Amino acid sequence: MPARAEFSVPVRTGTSDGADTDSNLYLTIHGSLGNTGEIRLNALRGNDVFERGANEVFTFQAANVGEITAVVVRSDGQFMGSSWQLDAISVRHSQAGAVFERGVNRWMDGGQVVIR
Ligand SMILES: [Ca+2]
Repeated sequence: MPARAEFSVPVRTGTSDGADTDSNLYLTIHGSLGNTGEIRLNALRGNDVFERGANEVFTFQAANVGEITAVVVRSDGQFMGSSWQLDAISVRHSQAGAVFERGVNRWMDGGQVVIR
């Protein structure tokens, strides 16, 4: 069983007024073999991510977590207009066949959301 896996995570920001954010967003992927630890998504794509209506794919290497059981998204709530509308998130990884795909449609303003 490989210790590392390649992850590909499409994240869709909602289209409502104020759906965009400049806050830092962190992702932790939990699975049958463990978790990835927190990944700072902003660091993977540079500035101006999470604009209104954006559909962005974040790719990174992390621990092979096996079958994905939950995804945790955390916002640090920084900057004006920090509220963010998470519309949908998917996780694909190179060591598991199934794709974790969820419609979420949740507003975040700091704090975290657990997606199962
Ligand atoms: Ca906002």
